[in-house]
Amino acid sequence: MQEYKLFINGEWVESSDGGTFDDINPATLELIGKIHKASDEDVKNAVDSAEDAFDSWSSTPAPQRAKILFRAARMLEERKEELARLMTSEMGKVLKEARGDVQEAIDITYYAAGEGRRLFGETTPSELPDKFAMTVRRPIGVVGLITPWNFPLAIPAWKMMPALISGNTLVLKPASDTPIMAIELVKILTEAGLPKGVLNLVTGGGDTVGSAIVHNKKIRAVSFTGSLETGKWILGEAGKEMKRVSLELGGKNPIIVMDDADLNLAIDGIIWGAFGTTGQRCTAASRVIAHEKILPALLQKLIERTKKLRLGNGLGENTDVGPVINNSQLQKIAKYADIGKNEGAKLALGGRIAHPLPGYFFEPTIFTDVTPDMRIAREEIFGPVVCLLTASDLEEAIRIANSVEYGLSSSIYTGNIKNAFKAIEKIDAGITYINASTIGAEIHLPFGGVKSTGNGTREAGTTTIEEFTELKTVYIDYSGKLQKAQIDIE
Ligand code: UN1
Repeated sequence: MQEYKLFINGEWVESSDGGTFDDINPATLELIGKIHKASDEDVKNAVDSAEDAFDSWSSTPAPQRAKILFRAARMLEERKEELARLMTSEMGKVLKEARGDVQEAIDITYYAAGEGRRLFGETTPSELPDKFAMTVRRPIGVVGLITPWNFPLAIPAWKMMPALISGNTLVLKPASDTPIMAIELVKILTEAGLPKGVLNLVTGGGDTVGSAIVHNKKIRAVSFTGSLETGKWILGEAGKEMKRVSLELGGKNPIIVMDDADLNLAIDGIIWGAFGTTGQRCTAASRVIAHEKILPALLQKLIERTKKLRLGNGLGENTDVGPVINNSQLQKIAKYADIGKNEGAKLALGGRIAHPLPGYFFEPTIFTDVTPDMRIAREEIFGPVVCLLTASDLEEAIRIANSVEYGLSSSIYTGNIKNAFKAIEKIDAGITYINASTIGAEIHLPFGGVKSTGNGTREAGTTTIEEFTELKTVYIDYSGKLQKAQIDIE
C-alpha cells in the first residue's frame, strides 16, 4: 500500500509520532493510500520552515516566481487525464467533472502566474506640490490554507497559486478525505522549481492539525473553505490573535423559475446544479423556487429526467452521479431525508441510500411541498437533494430566495429582461446567474458570498490578490522642505 508523507522544508517526512490514517475510494471502499498524520511538532516544523523561507521567496521578483507557476500549469495540463482519474478514485466525482476540477486548477495557475507581471498598486496626485503618492503590495507572511474535499485540486490551487505569486509562504492542510490530490499538486510545484520551505503540507484532522495551524502565532492569515460551523470557530480563534481570515462557507442556492422561462432549459440547469458532483458543491442548486403556474409541468418533467440518472463509479462511461464522500455524509443526507418527511414535505423521488456498489451512494432526491421555514429548505445538506418551493410572483420568489442565512450563488430562469435585472438587484448572493445554473464559476471573476457564506472576502479574479497581500501606502516628498498635509494647502 502506498504511503503518503508530510512535506516539510522541501522533504517528504514521516509523521513524528508514526500516526497514519486511511484514504478510501468512496465508490468501492478500496483503500487507496495510507496517509501520515501530522503531530503538533510536525505542524510547528512546517510553520517554522515556511517562516525561514519567507525572506528569500518574498524578495524574489514576482515575474520570477511566476515562471515556476507557469511551469506547474503546463505540468498540470500534461497530467490532466491521470490526475482526473486519480481524483475520481479518491473523491468519487464523475470523470468529466474531475477533468473540470483539474482544468480549474490549470486555469487559476496560469491566471495567478500572469499576476506576477501585474500585482498592481495605484498612483494618485498628492495634495501638496513636489510630492508623490502610491500604493505597493506586500505579501502577508506565513499563511495557513485549509481546504475541503469537494474540489480536491481546484480549491487548493485557488488558494495556493495567488498566495504564492503574492510572495507568501504556506502551510497547507488538505481535507483528510482527499489528501492525495493536494500531495500531487505539491509534487508538481516542487518539480516546477518551488524552493524548499515555501510550501509545506501537513495532513491530518481539523481538530488537531487544523487547530495547530490556526493557533500558531507565526501564521499571519488563514484561508479556509468548508462548513459554517468550522468557519465560525476559525474566525473566533484567529481573531484573538488578530490574524487575517478569509472564509468560503456554505450555500443554500436557489434557482428561481418564472412562468416565462424556457422550462427545458431550466430543467437542464436544475439537474446539473442539484445533482452534478452529487450535490456536493457549495454552489449546488438545493432549492428551486418555481412560479406556481409552471410548477406542475416543471415537477413532472424534472422527475422524468432525474429518474434516468445512473448512479455508479465515476470512472464508468455511463455514470451520471457518483458516490458521496464518506459514510458520515451519507448518514447526514439520509437524516435530512427523514427530517424533510417528518416536517411535512412530500418526497417526489429518491430519498434513500442506494447500493450500485459497496460505496456511499444516495438516490437523487426531489422534495415538493416544501415551505421556507422547513429545515430542508434552510440548512445545507451537501448531497443530491433538491427542494421545490413555490411563489406567486417574482417579489415572493426573491423573498424566499433571501430567507436563508447563506448567500453564495443564485439563478433565475426567465424570458423577461425586467425579471432578470430585478433578480440581479435584489437577490442577496455573491453570484447570480441568468438562464444558467448555480454552479460553474469561472476563475477570473470574484467568487464568494454574503451573509453566513463568508466574511466578505472574494477568491479568484482580480480580488484574489487582495486576499493574499497587504497594501502599503507610500509618500515621496521631493520638495526638500517640511510640507504639512491638511495644513499647508490654503
Ligand atoms: C465549491 O463548491 O466550493 O462554481 C466551489 C462552481 C465551481 C467551484 C465550486 N467552479 O461550482
